[in-house]
Amino acid sequence: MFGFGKKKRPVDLEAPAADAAAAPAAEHPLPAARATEPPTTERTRRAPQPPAALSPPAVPSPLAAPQPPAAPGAGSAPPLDASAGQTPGRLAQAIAERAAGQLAEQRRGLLAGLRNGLARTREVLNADIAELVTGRKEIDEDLLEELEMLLVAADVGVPATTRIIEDLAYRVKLREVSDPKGLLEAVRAQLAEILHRADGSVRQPAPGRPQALLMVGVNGVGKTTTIGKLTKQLQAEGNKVMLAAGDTFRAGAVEQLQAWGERNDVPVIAQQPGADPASVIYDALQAASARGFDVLIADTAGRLHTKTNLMEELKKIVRVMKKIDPDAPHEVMLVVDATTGQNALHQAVQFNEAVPLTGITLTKLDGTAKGGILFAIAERLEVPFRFVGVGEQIEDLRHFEADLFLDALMAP
Ligand SMILES: Nc1nc2c(ncn2[C@@H]2O[C@H](COP(=O)(O)OP(=O)(O)OP(=O)(O)O)[C@@H](O)[C@H]2O)c(=O)[nH]1
Ligand SMILES: [Mg+2]
Repeated sequence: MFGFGKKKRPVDLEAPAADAAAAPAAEHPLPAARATEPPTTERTRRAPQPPAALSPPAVPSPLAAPQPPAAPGAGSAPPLDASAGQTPGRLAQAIAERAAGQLAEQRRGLLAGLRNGLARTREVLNADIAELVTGRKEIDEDLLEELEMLLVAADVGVPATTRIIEDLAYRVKLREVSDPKGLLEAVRAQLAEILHRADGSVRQPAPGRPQALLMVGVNGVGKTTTIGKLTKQLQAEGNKVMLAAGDTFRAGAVEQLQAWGERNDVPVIAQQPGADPASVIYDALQAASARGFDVLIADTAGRLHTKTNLMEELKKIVRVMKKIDPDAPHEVMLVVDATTGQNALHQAVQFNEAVPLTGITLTKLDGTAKGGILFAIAERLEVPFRFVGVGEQIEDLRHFEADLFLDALMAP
């Protein structure tokens, strides 16, 4: 399930090209995290198709429930029917190799897309750091100082930067890091460590319950757009999605969400403008539960993190949701706009105090050199990033995966 959503598309080895074209797998970068449902009994009875007919294995969203480790080869090949005259071992291997090749290709595609989205942040974090070390033979204090300034300029934040530089200085002293190239690798390892500390999967609902996601954030960060993009991804994974128009405040907000609902062909539960958002979301959660939906995504009005009464309203929404399902909301997702730099960190801290966050989406990475803010937030809050927004189009939402993100940001 999408960390939201329940139904993973099984690895469909019989689906031909049409399915491959529609497959959401291109949005799902993580072969390592791939988890697949066991093949159905029906599927085990059918003879497998030749590898050429394979669609890419579906990779669940990063919010998916952790799956038990699959047996070697499981998930990449169906059980084989020896009676069909195949040589099970060789065919299974061919299928697995092809699937692996497709995943590698998807990863390359995702990497290229993310690199584009991160182009401006790369200019600071990657190009400038690379330039800094070019031609240097040794690491001296000046080099470390300049590196420190670059990290701060990329909005990695003072606490994370100070820690990184202190650690590097110590390791240089111990001669664990002795040349500029090693320094670059060490910086990357430090950044990876920050991101991995903030790992964590999304809470799953009890059986038969919808998974409820509450989107929160200040005005204009991209909450509603992210809901539209996410709905598409969840549907592609086989989830029945419902939306709740919890922004009853801003003129046109309900219509904006309804437009996304129509575009994705999913129901939107709404009341009249000015209605109590807690009441709208309560009704929606009740409807989603009664009608067997897998995921409910609730929009909320943008609010300043400094306005106590508006933060109280969010707490009320959470309380009311718990009346229907004590586990809801399963995810409180903060949406922050990368272009706002350090302000995004303040927002994250204050929202987290009001309604403990379980996930973060960082939007508008495509238009900023301040993508380093992601590290500042991860360092401070240790709340996992779920997605990054790299454009205004429906497909411009990427699952956040730390190593892919670092590759997009730092690999030459
Ligand atoms: N470039 C870019 N623009 C984005 C991204 N995500 C959202 N936007 C744009 O940001 C603007 C605001 O998006 P909304 O989804 O309305 O933001 P919101 O947080 O719901 O805003 P309020 O409801 O007013 O609080 C729109 O023009 C979106 O197209 C992104 O990842 N990249
Ligand atoms: Mg909105």
